[in-house]
Amino acid sequence: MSSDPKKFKRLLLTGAAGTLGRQLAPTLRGLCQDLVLSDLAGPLAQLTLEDGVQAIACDLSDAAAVHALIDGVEAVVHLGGVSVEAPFAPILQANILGLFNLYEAARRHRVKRVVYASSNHVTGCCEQGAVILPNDPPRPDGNYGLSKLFGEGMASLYWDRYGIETVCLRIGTATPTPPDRRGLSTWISPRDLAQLVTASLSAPGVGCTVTYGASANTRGWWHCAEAWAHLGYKPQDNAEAYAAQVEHITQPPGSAMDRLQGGSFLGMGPYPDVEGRP
Ligand code: 15L
Repeated sequence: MSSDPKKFKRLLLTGAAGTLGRQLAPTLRGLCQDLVLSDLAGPLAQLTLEDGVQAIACDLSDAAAVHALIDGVEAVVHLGGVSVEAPFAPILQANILGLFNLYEAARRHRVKRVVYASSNHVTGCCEQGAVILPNDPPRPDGNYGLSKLFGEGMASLYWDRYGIETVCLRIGTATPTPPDRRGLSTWISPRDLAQLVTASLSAPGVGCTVTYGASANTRGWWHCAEAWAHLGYKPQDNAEAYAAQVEHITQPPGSAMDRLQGGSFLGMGPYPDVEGRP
């Protein structure tokens, strides 16, 4: 990998048609000669492509398709898969089988680095206000958080065994502005996310790094000074600027959604089984 962040030959962005994919594509375009955007065929067809950008439809649960997708790629920004709490069946296909396919393809095609969109929901069952370090024990808050924990395990395994570097970003609330009181602790601004993903692609010697993706929020719960310094990430924004606008937007007082870091995800599930039993 070149030390000049503009000199990646070919980068792959999965989940390119999602909100964060669309937000990050222009940043990634500036870092490489060729950018491959991938998503399921339907959403991918909605994207407008600039010069030097190619769209390749891929269902991550299709191993052969993932192998073809990764051929020639130097690094991957992996946003693909289910990005919210959901029943286990779709998460199993996209986030677990899909991630296995991605890392196996990365190993065979000698991809050097993955930037993996993990999630704060890996520790969503921690109490709000508790200070969390990235190497504290995981406390996933549902099927989605659990799948992201599996992804972090894949990243660790493929670094230790096969030398593929990964930065696992436990992304917080990546919205234009913080949506509610919880967001005052969990928000990452669009420009901070762009800087963090760029740093995660470009910093030397990341091995398998796990960190959170947040802005410099006064009320932040996640302490990542060491990893952020290593990556060279210096957040520019602070959710506190929006406190007066959103502080009153809360979950029912005393509910798990109000008490625990995962917020509204604690109000979802368990899900009925295939026969509709609760
Ligand atoms: C996530 O991981 C989700 O992808 C996103 O939809 C938000 O729920 C976010 O976390 C959050 O915790 O605010």
